[in-house]
Amino acid sequence: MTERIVVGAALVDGGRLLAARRSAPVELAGRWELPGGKVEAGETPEAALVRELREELGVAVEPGERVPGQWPLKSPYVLQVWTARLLPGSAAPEPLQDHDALRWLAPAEIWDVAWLEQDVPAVRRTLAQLGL
Ligand code: 9L3
Ligand code: MG
Repeated sequence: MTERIVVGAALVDGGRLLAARRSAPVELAGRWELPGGKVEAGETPEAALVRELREELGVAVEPGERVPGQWPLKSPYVLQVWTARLLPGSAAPEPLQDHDALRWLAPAEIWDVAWLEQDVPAVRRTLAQLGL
């Protein structure tokens, strides 16, 4: 089956990485992720990232660079990660749908939260990429 891409955002502000705690679906609730979601037909991953962060967190972001690699999710989905920054004048992120908490994690705090298993290697690679 053809792979389908889920984009995750490594949203960084002031040297801190945003982590979002899922509230849905039940099997993922309570675990932390790089926020994002499924790329729709005809959409670029970068456009999906901008759309998902607007829908889920109410923010306006600019995608940066792709973090090399991709990580398997439930077939046929794979997770790809892009760095991102808040655009000047963006609202601050708030958990609007699918999340019930957000944290801006300093480098020393990154592993204090229970990341989704599939996000762990993606977060590790992201930190290397960002030099955090
Ligand atoms: N997923 C895993 N890690 C992530 C994201 C954004 C998504 N960082 C998984 C959870 C769901 C699927 O991908 O099973 C689709 O994500 P969403 O559209 O429910 O956010
Ligand atoms: Mg999502």
